[in-house]
Amino acid sequence: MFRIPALPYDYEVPNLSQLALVIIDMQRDFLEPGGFGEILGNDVAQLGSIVPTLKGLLNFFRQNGLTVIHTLECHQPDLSDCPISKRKRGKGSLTIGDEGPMGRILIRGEAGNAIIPDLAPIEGEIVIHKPGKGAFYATELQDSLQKRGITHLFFTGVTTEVCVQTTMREANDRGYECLMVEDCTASYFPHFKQSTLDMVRAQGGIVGWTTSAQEIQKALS
Ligand code: TIU
Repeated sequence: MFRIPALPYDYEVPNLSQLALVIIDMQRDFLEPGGFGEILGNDVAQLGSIVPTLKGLLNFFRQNGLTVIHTLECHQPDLSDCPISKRKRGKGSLTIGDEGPMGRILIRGEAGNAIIPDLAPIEGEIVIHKPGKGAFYATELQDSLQKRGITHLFFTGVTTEVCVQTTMREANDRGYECLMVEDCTASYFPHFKQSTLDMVRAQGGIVGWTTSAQEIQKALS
């Protein structure tokens, strides 16, 4: 049993084989200038700050042979998995499927849809392509976790209040023990990140726990 100091109280991992690190949507579309994030009017510089800490946690998982899952928000080239409502939303200069500076926006396989080089998946890691904000919707994630006997999930990535929080809530409803890694998640809006951390751990951990990457590495070492 591993015990990690966390809020609102210690988080326990019974067995490391039941644990996975989930890295949400660390893709160029959201982190680099010219991508979907910037087109929606956001300051993308906000998100880059977590990369060194997240890379450290990813390396820790790799060195210890633990399960790593990457997700990507993306759609098929024919947009058959993209609701019209999602394409219309935002009223930016470009929308999903349009040609942008890094290829077609949020389309699977385009340059902008790749995970940033610092965090690129390696062989043996799970990569989930998801059409929604939550990683369980219309994906093989639930099957993949059940097959491996994974019950405990650490959530990282971007953006905290959109895809990370949505996925953590989906996981919580499916019975997973969920922990959000405070310094490995970011939002275009720092106050939204803070509110998300506050709300997931309120009411005795209504959605789960939060802690830092350092506390995790100390407790699991
Ligand atoms: N816009 C925004 O905050 N997020 C997204 O569109 N996707 C994710 O959060 N990954």
